[in-house]
Amino acid sequence: MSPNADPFFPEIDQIPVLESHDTSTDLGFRSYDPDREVLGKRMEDHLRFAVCYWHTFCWPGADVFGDGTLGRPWHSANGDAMAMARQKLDVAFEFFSKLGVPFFCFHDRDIAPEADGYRESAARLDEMVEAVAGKMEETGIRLLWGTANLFGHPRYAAGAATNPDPEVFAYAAAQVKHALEATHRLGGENYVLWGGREGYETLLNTDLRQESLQLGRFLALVAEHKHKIGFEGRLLIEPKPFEPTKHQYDSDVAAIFAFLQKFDLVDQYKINIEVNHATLAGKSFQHEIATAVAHGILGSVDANRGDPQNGWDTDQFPNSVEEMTLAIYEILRGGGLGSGGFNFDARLRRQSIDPLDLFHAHVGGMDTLAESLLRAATLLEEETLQGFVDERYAGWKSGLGREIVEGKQTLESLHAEVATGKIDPAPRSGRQELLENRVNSVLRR
Ligand code: XLS
Ligand code: NI
Ligand code: NI
Repeated sequence: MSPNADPFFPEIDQIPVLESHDTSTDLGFRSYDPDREVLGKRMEDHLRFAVCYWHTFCWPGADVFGDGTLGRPWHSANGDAMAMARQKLDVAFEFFSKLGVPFFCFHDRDIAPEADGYRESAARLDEMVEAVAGKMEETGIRLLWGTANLFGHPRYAAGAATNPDPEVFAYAAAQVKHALEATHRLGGENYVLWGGREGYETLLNTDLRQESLQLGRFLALVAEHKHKIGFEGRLLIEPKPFEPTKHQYDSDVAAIFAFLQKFDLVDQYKINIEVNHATLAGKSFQHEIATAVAHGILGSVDANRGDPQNGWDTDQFPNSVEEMTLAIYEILRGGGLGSGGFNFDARLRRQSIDPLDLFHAHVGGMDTLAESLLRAATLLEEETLQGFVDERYAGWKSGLGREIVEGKQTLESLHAEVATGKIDPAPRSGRQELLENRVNSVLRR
């Protein structure tokens, strides 16, 4: 905090690590213990928690039917915008420290409000980046990723890179150049691109092929600049099928993988998978993780959840150990998140107006993920599933299966073996119910 600033959360000193059955306080970790070893690595280094700046400190609690409910002092409509940005920064770092997370994430506009022209906005960002750097040095908290907000301002209503107007493309390029350099300056470990407006509202006014060429070009330019400035962090694309637009081009992991291949960018980008975006795409989070692992493009996670009855991005804090266990199991099998982490891209509910609700939300999310990590590690260590899967696919490791994948068989040769009666496969049980019971027995322990 600035030397004279009053704490915004005076009731909280530091969220303590408790014994798992300790019920003396709601605000303590019962599963998360940063130093606890899991599969030979500290819990903190597996999970690499980050708090997001936008939902946690910028969102006022407004929705399409009503105004902000949260009443944070820095949301006031008539204050000095930069003074409020500095107050928000103080509160944010007080929160990160008291919660005990190693990382945070931000959009350019989250830390520095947009001004009248580009130059003034850029100057504000530079000023705030220096202030952020000071806070990071003071607290040891690091930047998991930075990004640029290419969706909020009316200029982006018809898209950023995919706008019909090349001048909007140019504006977005300028903003990303600056945000990428700011991320680099702050030692960010990744840079994220979420194409919020990169899609269409109606095909009646859209040249889909042209827009996809623009997006490919934009992503290539960002990769080029990353190398030019020597940014060693990873570039990540965050899929989402729709909302705000009717259709977004980077709709899920498979769509992005196809796109990256088309534009020869597979080596330049990995994926930031958000739980609620996966479910909006009609996929499970576990599926999206497994798909990214299978293609070697898993990067990081935006942790949240949707509401099973609502078809929009409700961005609630994760609270299902079962859902997260299965996804973390896939992450562990894939070798972990590397320089990625779990960023809470999650919002309080509009009625959760007390500042302490921010702690309840994050403590719950962190404990859910920590508990899930422990369960996933058990699934892995006890080979609850892997032995069965290995055996199920054993035929592909030698003999016929191997010959097929190595290209040593043709339709003719296979036909010959089947026709002579040498090949006559017998169906085998997939054992789904047995495996579900095994997973449940680990979840119930
Ligand atoms: C919105 C996205 C956004 C990205 C960053 O739905 O999740 O918050 O994570 O631009
Ligand atoms: Ni997100
Ligand atoms: Ni989202």
